[in-house]
This record gives sequence, C-alpha cells and structure tokens, in this order.
Amino acid sequence: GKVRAPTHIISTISDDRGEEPCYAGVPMSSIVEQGFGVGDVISLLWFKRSLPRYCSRFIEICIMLCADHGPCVSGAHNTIVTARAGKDLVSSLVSGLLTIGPRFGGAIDDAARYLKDAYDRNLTPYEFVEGMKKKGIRVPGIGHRIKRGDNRDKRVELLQRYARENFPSVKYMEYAVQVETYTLSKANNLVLNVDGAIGSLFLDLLAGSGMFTKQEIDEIVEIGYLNGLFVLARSIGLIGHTFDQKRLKQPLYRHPWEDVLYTK
Ligand code: Q5B
Repeated sequence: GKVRAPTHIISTISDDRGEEPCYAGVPMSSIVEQGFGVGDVISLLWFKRSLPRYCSRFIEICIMLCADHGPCVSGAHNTIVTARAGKDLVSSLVSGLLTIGPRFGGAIDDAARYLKDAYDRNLTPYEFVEGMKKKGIRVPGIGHRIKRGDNRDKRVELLQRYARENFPSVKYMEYAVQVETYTLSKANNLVLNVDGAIGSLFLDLLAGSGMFTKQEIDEIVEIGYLNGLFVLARSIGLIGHTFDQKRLKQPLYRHPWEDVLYTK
C-alpha cells in the first residue's frame, strides 16, 4: 500500500496548494467577495475560526487605537533613531518593535492572565492588588506615564463603550475597573491603561461569544495571543515614523550632552 513520507512541518491555519489560498479553510475569493475585514482575517489566522462581526470589529478597533501614540513612546523613539541612522525600513521597524514588552505595550497577555486568575478565584480588588504587591509584581494593565485619574486615556473609554454596547457580558472589564478604582485610591497615575483594557475585554470576548471552550480560552491565555494585537497595530505607526523621518531627510540623531547626567 501507499506509505506517507514523514513530514517536517505541521500547519493548520492556511493552505496555498489549490486554485486559491485558503485561510482556515475559507478561500480568498470568499474573503474578498463577502467583505471580510482585517479583524475577520485575524480571526481566521490566529483563532482558526470566523468570529461574529462584533468580535472582529472589536479586534479592528484595538488595531486602530493602538496603531500609534506619538513620537515620544519607547517604540517610536527607537524607530526614529534607527531611521535617522540611515537604516532600512525593516531595521527601523524591528528596532521599535523590540521595545514592546512588560512595561511598554506588551502587558496585555499578563493583564489577561492575572485578571482572569483573580476574578475566577473571587479575589476582591484589595486582595488582588495587595497580593501582587507582596509578590513584588506590578499589576499589568495598570499605570501610565502621562495618563492620570483626572486625565483618562480616551482609547480605554472608547473600548469600554464599544464593549458595553456590543458584548453580551463585560464581567472581566468591570472587575478591571474595580481594580483601577482601588489602585487610583493609592496613586493618581495608576489608571487602567490600554493594555489592561484590551486584556480584560478580550477575556470577555473569549468567555461571552460562545465561540471558545473553557479549555481553548485557558490555552489562548496561557500561550499569550494578545500582545500580538499591540505588535501588529504598532507596526503600522512605526512604519509611518520610518517614512516620516526619511521624508524629512532627518540627520543622524545624537542625544544632547545637557540631557545626560554625567556622574561618578
Ligand atoms: N506602580 C506603565 O510607570 C508604567 C504600578 C505600580 C503597582 C503597577 C507602570 C507599569 C504595568 C505595565 C503596563 C503598559 C511603566 C502601559 C503602554 C502603551 C502606551 C505607552 C505610552 C502607548 C508607568 C511609580 C510608583 C512606584 C511603582 C508604582 C507603577 N505602576 N504599582 N502596579 N502597575 N505598569 N504597561 O509612571 O512606591 O514609588 O515604588 O509598569 O501595564 O505601554 O503612551 O507611553 O500606546 O504607546 O514610570 O500607552 O505603571 O511609574 O515606575 O515611577 O512608579 O507607582 O511601584 O511606587 P511610571 P514608576 P513606589 S501602556
């Protein structure tokens, strides 16, 4: 009989062998003809299923809101310096992307992990926040360099409003808001930030859409899909900053001596 040669790669998300490429079994012509958006394509390639439109629209809103946050944030700064050193697009882009991590933009997965664990264990916000403090861990998704209790992040408000109007349940987000109420009572900069808003709301999307089993949700949270939203989104802005510097023909960047404390 036939003997199948062993394969070196297993792939389950896309197939380019037929007349047209397929994403999670959906042919490209359907994607175009049925008016799929980038949120639907992300649903197919990341989650291997078509999600209801309110979910893929939420993904698109996350992408739009996180695409850029000005030239002063870590990622844009690195990209600008790299572009001004005469490097190419890919080098400038990855130089910015490499700053994404636990302090900057890459706190979404940990926000989802810790908030889910705390909510599912019925911890009060006080127990959760003080427990994190005892462990010496900053609460992911809380805190911002320029946003304050009296100068909230508009992006967070927009995400919350969309979810309240469209999601069947926003229990994780409401819990994150209670956590924020407690952290704000400690310091005015400890607001729920965009990472915390996306992390908590994605938990609501996963739990409330009926599209994922409990086991699948646990796996998504454990693997950590959600920082991918920030990475993908911010790539749009970082590419823009690269073009901006090239267009402006900016010279090599050198940091001014006056802004360095030289000390022994
Ligand atoms: N403290 C974000 O810190 C920041 C605390 C906390 C408990 C916390 C900090 C933090 C968790 C990670 C996170 C995402 C580093 C942020 C983003 C995208 C962005 C960026 C942009 C964009 C800011 C002062 C005192 C200290 C700390 C305490 C601070 N955070 N305690 N839990 N979470 N958050 N990152 O201002 O007693 O004096 O030692 O790590 O969620 O990245 O726009 O810039 O779109 O690009 O530097 O929005 O919050 O404050 O480090 O001086 O701390 O607050 O322990 O207490 P700061 P620090 P003490 S969104």
